[in-house]
Amino acid sequence: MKTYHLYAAPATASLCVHWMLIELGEAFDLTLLDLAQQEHKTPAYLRLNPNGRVPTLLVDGQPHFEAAALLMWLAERHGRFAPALGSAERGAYLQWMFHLANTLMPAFRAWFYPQEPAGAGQEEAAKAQARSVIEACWGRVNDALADDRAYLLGEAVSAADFLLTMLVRWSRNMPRPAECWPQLAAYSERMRARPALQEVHRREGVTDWIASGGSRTPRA
Ligand SMILES: N[C@@H](CCC(=O)N[C@@H](CS)C(=O)NCC(=O)O)C(=O)O
Repeated sequence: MKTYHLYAAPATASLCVHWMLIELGEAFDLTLLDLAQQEHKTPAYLRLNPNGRVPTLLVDGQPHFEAAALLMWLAERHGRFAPALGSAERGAYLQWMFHLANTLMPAFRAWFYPQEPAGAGQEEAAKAQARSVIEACWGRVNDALADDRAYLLGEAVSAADFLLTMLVRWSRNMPRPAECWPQLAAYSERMRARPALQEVHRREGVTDWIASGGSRTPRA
């Protein structure tokens, strides 16, 4: 049995964890679930992840969920892709991991599943609210990248970049995709050049955004 077994679905919140496992060069088993077939709601899967969501990562057979937490744990276990404990960059690392996971990801959840926060019939209002949170977040990230740093924390790539880049892709069909913000456009182009990002898209059978060189065109 391999140390890691990832339960994922193509192009979803599991992509950042899948990507990081490839970046780490770790051997892992992968089960790709078909969300349209409700494979994430079966009794067997709910025993692994009672939320009925992806990702779930088994580590030595024990299941764990929450994508950002999984990234941070993998970074800790392998001593890569996170600033050292006690280092000056640690504050920015924790700030961005939590900001992306606590503010941006829930807003995307509301954008993609607007009936959840608002109830049936209020979807448009929920989407408008989600959009304003998402766009405000792109503004903050764009400002953080304004000194032309290569990565979110500076010159070293980190787990925060895997999370951020995945979320940039999620905005590709929104009225103002993240890459309408100039620093985010340059950053995303740099991230798209990473072989492991191209590889994770290949393994998940996803071609849009990665193959088309991103999405910089406003749709509204
Ligand atoms: N906070 C969770 C969010 C996971 C999540 O929302 N996953 C979505 C895919 S992007 C999912 O499983 N959706 C199916 C569903 O909710 O039924 C995490 O970061 O792992």
